[in-house]
Amino acid sequence: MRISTLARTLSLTALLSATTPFSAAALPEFLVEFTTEYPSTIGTRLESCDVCHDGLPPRRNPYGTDFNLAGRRFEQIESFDSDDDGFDNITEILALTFPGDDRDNPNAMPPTATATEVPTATPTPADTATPTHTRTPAATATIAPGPCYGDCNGDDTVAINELIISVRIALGEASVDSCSLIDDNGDGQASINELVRAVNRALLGCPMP
Ligand SMILES: [Ca+2]
Ligand SMILES: [Ca+2]
Ligand SMILES: [Ca+2]
Ligand SMILES: [Ca+2]
Repeated sequence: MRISTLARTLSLTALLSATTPFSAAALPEFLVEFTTEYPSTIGTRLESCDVCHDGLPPRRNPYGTDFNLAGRRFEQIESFDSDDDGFDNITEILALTFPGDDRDNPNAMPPTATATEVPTATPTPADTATPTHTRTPAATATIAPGPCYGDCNGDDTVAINELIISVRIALGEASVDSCSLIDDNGDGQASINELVRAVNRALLGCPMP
């Protein structure tokens, strides 16, 4: 009986081994093959049984199933999208996402923190030099030719008191004789035009004699 029982146990063990090629004991071998095929996964989250298995081995996820069906050749299924998440297997492997888990894909990965670029300070344009106003040359006052209108004392200048005399002549308060040069047209009166001429002479001066 003992021998018979032992034989049945051995037979059952052999049967189980034959029907479960992905035994837990064999898995590390495939994991080594995986990391050998894809060295960039060494030491990453993909160096894990979860690449091919959904939970504990031997239950395979879609990638593990495809791998098994493809004769356990990783390169044969690189273009597959085993988990149907929109990313083919090789893309996922290189992105370090699980090719057998549709909840894990490059889009679902938290974005790699990128250094926030310090905005380059926009150089403030130097204050534009305010153009210096070109000083407009004062209009050269042209001294009209003619007598020194309003020059009552003959010194070739028209002083304020002489302008006052001219105004008084215009108002009829003084005789034109008190300042003959105010009366240009000789009508015995000081008109507005004649007063303006006298004021211009006071401001601009008289022509050189
Ligand atoms: Ca995929
Ligand atoms: Ca995936
Ligand atoms: Ca004078
Ligand atoms: Ca006059």
